[in-house]
Amino acid sequence: MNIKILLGLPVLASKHGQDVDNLMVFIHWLMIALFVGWLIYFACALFRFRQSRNPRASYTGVRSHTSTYIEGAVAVVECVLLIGFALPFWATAADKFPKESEATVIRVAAQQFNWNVLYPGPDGAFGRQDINFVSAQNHFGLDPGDPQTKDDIYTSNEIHVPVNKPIIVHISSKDVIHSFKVIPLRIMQDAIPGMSIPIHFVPTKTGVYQINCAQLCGNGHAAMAAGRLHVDTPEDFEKWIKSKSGGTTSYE
Ligand SMILES: [Cu+2]
Repeated sequence: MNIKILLGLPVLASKHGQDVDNLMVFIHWLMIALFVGWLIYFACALFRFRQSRNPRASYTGVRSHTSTYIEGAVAVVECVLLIGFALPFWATAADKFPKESEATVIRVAAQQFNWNVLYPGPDGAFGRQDINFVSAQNHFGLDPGDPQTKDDIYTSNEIHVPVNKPIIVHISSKDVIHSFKVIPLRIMQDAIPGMSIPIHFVPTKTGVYQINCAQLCGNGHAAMAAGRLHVDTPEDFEKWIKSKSGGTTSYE
């Protein structure tokens, strides 16, 4: 049987997600091998060292080096998984960002208990942010006097991205630690007050995916599952952006 089906992996909708799934499958194969190996060892030990065959205890024990070789082989496989797979995946996630000019760039500010989302609007530039402007309405602290603020697009609990294009999301928080998690995209990043942490991904499958908060952030924590990330066709995305254009962020 296909191990992916056996593991019950959720639908996959991002490019790098294939690497995440592959690593999970490799680790499970190793765990299956270890599980079966230990069971065989246990059965052998019970049989070979049974009392009727060994009425007197042996004080020298086993002299064969087989177990050492097996331990060495397991360590080698673990090193391959760590150095050959996990570290390169992490390096890509943390360092190999697409160019902002070629990506859809979004800012997300989590708060108790919803996701605030900001698009730069038609001018492609975000308005100036200043902590002194942050209020109940102005979640991103956008400077109302900055002309680049005017066309910025604000949404709550709703993110739209075009399929098969790189996306960069800068994640921060207004209050406590939250965590931005979209399982089908295989992305998760803590939202930390005072920090803006970027993540990147390429969605590969259109659809509407649930956003979860993966840090227990307060009474209404579960309500943050109301967040939706829509992966649209390029046409649908353009249509949506146009429907929002004209700016939804005037704070005057
Ligand atoms: Cu939260």
